[in-house]
Amino acid sequence: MGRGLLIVFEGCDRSGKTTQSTRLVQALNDAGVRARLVKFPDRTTAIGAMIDAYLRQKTQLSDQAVHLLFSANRWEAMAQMRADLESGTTLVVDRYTFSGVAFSAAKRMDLKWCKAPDVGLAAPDRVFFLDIHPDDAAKRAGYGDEIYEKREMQIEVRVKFFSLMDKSWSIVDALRDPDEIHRQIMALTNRALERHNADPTPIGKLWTQ
Ligand code: NYM
Ligand code: MG
Repeated sequence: MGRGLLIVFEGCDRSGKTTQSTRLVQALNDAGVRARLVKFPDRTTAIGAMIDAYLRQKTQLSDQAVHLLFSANRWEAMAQMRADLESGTTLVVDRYTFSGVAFSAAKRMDLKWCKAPDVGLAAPDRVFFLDIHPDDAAKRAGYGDEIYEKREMQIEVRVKFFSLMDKSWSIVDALRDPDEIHRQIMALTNRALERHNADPTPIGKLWTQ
């Protein structure tokens, strides 16, 4: 049994990441592929509770402090994630390092500084970017009261995401029918699994972007 794949979903708020990542895990499990959903921020930990209070505008934190908390929230999950990958479980991750960088860089923070605390986390095998223009996303039911759910911010975040893309990314048009999106993501995932099974690469590759 080889290692599992690290599959990441990224995108602006309301792009359908949670829906599609949940469906992917379900479909993989149904097909006999061991898979688990991971979500960042993980609001259930002590660090996650601080992030949650900040996002819901219950507390204030400096841009730097909250950025480091988001990164710490990934680091505290890393040992379990690596163990899962090594034991053959594919991880489907709803937001990862790229959200960390894109949202903070959209606040005009230095890009290199934003990337630094995440260096050394496990690198993803595939990234699915659910692309939707923030104006279309806003039509899907108004943004909530969370701190980054504003048009100007989302537009800037989308630009930052595009600047972070490399060949491991697939841009998925998130404005389409959810079933159609799911089928496309399944096809891309199956291709990644087949390629990996034919030529397994070891885990241990680190995020260095
Ligand atoms: N967010 C998420 C960040 O600013 N940095 C990060 O590292 C991560 C993982 O948190 N607007 C932002 C993006 C979202 C917000 O995420 C909450 P979600 O997926 O809505 O719970
Ligand atoms: Mg949200």
